[in-house]
Amino acid sequence: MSWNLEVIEKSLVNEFIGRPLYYYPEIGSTNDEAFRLGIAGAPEGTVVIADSQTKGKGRLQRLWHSPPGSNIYTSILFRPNFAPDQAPRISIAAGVAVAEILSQYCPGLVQLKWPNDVLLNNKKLCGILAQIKTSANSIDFVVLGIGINVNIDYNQLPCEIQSIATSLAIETGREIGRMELIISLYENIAKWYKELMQSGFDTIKGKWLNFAPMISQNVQVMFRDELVRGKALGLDDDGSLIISTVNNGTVKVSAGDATIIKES
Ligand code: BT5
Repeated sequence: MSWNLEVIEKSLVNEFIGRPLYYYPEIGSTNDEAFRLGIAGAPEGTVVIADSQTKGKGRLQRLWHSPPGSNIYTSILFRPNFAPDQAPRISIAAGVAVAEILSQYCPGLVQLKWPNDVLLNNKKLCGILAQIKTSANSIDFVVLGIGINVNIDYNQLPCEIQSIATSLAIETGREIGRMELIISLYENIAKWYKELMQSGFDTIKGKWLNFAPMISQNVQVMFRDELVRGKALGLDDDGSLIISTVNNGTVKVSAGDATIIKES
């Protein structure tokens, strides 16, 4: 089913996400476009949706496979009034919002992997990429990019990610309405962002931990060429992962790729 902006606009009841909303049949990256709009002064809540991306971005120059006609690629602009080091709270809140909505399609099977992956049956269903623009010691804006594999088939996934990626359609065996999904997603993100702004991080952190099997497990986190191993204890107030290591005591990791170490 193709996108219908008018329906999305009319269906949104929250006060700010999707006002305004920009749609592109094809774009380089919705994050790049939202970033450009942020610099041009676009208001909080501005949304970019694309049917396909030619340069969909992951972290660390990685690519996000973004073919047309099947998935969700969207970016939302936020202008939060907290310090830059608290910005990762927005990705964590978004992870909770996304996991809750995707759980409606596959109850009990959706998990969060620190920092930004949403997994279904241990395969990646969604990636979240937050990018921040700061000046002096304050946040100008945060662009929150979300890519969800909705209806893509196994055969449409590039070979190199077939064993690590999945989609809602692959797991449920049916086609899922992208419009309905994106509308409920924006509403839920608006709800959790409001919670973050008005009541702080505690409830969000608790919800996130409920979706995260990694906590209490032995994990390793790789960031560029640095490796940290230990037991994942929880999330800190800035969204970092707290790890108890053998040699260095308790450490906080703010970026990297985390995996649970399988005991043999
Ligand atoms: C992420 O990066 O998971 C963040 C992805 C964010 C994508 C959205 S789409 C809308 C917005 N606009 C953008 O340009 N980006 C955002 P990372 O953790 O670095 O994971 C990237 C890795 O995931 C790749 O190296 C592949 O291994 C894998 N991958 C690539 N495409 C995928 C896909 N469609 N589904 C599952 N895994 C994928």
